[in-house]
Amino acid sequence: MRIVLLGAPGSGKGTQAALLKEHYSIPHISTGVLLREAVANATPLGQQAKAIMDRGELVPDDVMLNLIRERLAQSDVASGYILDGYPRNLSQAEALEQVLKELDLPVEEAVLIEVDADMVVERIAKRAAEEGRSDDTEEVVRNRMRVYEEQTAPVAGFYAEHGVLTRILGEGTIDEVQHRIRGALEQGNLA
Ligand code: B4P
Repeated sequence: MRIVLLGAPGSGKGTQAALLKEHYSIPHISTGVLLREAVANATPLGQQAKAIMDRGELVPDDVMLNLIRERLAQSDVASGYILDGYPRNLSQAEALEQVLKELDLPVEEAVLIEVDADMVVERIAKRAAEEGRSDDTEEVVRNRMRVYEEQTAPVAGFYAEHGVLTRILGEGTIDEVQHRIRGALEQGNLA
């Protein structure tokens, strides 16, 4: 199974991807996690990315393409993948399509998790209190939402044009959302 998870910050992409990884035993590739690891290890990439992430902006496309290309070159991806946080704009979507074509591992389904903006703010405020992520402050979250609307939301249209977009309601409990996603994947004969 080869899927891309799309959705606003706080829509539950990372949360749902972790559960899908457990259930289907395929790698979960989160560019947010890869970047936060680079920041924690103070690698050159991490040093470049930290200030950008702390403003809620997108890390440059060429940097992200190198990161994702390197990860997709690993052998575990042959069994499938769950991409979470990439692609985040149309240029990333086009670059990804090319990389996956070269690997002969095209996206089979893009799942868009839809939630309303108030719920996103509420969830992220809760995570901010629990985990203290430096990009979860109210002002930065507002910017992340703006960046999402302007740059990432059009990516759903890209996958719709390719005939592989599925929309899922992201409200309700984590288990309820997981159930909807698996139901959609199974209906599409992907699981
Ligand atoms: P990400 O790590 O991708 O951040 P995110 O969009 O907030 O998603 P996340 O997966 O963390 O949260 P989730 O919705 O699961 O990116 C962070 C930053 O990295 C970006 O702003 C950018 O700077 C950079 N970046 C990453 N990828 C990039 C790319 N491709 N190009 C350029 N820059 C890039 O969950 C949120 C919270 O909601 C959690 O606490 C969770 O427990 C809770 N939750 C989830 N589902 C719930 C439910 N059903 N009910 C109640 N709570 C729920």
